[in-house]
Amino acid sequence: YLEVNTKENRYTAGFASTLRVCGSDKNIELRRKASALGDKVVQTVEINGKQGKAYTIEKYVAVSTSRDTSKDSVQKSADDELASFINRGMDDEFKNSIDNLDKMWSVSNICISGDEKAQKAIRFNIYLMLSSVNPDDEKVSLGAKGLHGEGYNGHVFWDNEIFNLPFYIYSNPKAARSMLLYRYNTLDAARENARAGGYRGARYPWESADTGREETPRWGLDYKGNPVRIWTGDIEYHITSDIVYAILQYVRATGDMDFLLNYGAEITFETSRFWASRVEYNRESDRYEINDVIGPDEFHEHINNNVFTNYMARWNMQRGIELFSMIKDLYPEHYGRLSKKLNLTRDEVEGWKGIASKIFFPHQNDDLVFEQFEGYFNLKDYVVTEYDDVNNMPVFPRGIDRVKLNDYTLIKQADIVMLLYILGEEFSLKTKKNNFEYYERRTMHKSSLSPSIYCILGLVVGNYKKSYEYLMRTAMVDLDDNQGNTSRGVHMASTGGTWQAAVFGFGGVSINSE
Ligand code: IFM
Repeated sequence: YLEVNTKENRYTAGFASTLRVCGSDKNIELRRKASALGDKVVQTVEINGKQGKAYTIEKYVAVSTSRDTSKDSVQKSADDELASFINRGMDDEFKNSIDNLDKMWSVSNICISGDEKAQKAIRFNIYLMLSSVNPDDEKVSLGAKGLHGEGYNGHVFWDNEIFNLPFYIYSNPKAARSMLLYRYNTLDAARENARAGGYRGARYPWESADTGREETPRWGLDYKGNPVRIWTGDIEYHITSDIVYAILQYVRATGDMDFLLNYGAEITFETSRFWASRVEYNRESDRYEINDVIGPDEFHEHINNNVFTNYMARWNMQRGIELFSMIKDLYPEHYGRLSKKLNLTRDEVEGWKGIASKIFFPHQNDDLVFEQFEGYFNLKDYVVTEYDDVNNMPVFPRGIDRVKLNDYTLIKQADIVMLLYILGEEFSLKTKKNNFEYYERRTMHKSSLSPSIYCILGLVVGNYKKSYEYLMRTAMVDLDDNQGNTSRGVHMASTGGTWQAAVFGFGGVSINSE
């Protein structure tokens, strides 16, 4: 039995484990001993084996934590579970596991004919998603590295809502609901986070764990190993509206009004309130701006009026306004409860309307290409011309200084293209086509969140060849290790992106607003 405590929250986790040597020979086991070797606890069993004969050794492990039971009972609960596990036997457990997986596969399998590699890869990605969430736990969510590595310390990002949630919405809505309830259960921390920045309402943290507080480390290392300040926790605001987007996607697909009225609406109102306090009024131009941010493209920091951030902030407030009047008209009890709880008045919501109508967006050029943020078109322009031989991923053009990425037009990942995908109904085909062509040549895909989005938008604009390449880049991200860091954990967002590329992209499924 091994027991550990986590450093910060003092959770206790107990692991009860044993080995069993199977077979009818009673004297097969000679001796066994347990020892602690450094930070490893090891059980050794010595057996009296005969040459040429095969033996089966089973290892049973039961885990219990102080999240499930009181601290004092963790050991007993792990021991009891282990005893019942041994009693039922491995075959029984194995059968249960197969039955459960069969059930999950029966609603989530995707068959691709004529492309064995894509078929295997899509199943690998689905398997990671099937095995990484707990639909019965509303206090946790899916970390960026799933359960497969210690990268990002298990933290939850926007990856979860924008990339993975669609898979759960359509294959396991209970899991999707629990993941969104995790955001509801951390709403107080998001309120606190907004207050700490001098704002109102609720601002979700860029990196979140069990408490819902901002967990982004302030310092990291750049690609040369030099210390570098990490700004995402301070100024990558868009996650707040991404969560509202995910809530409304979930409700649209499931019709779960109970969730909307009891949880989703409160989040939508509090986040609308946040944006109304976060925008800055520019009197001279009579417009609202959102300055000093990082958009989805994290190569550019401290930028003003990122189209994605501003658009999603406006979208968040517009949904808040709509929801307020819908609940007022149709659900008077909820209206009374929510307006009292949040002290939310019609006047405040009218204020959101005024702001939403004057949110500023940098200009679109004559070809309808959006300037990703103010001043982007004046940066030193580079385009990608080379791809590496091993993974077919973009190579930085010659002359680029990687510590000065703020100075160039090269971007890390889908940003405008992301917006054109998630709010596709709001943009013309010509806008999508021209922006895809412009930004595709300037995107380094240094985040695994990027290829799937280019795959889907590529299909929309008719670039099928590129889309297939992007599909394989996202589907193979961990199988080929094409980001070079799978040892830190798998790329969960890319698993969800792969699913979306298959279903909403190549599968052609779309849901309109009717
Ligand atoms: O959320 C992402 C971000 O968009 C790019 N860097 C990695 C994060 C976690 O996957």
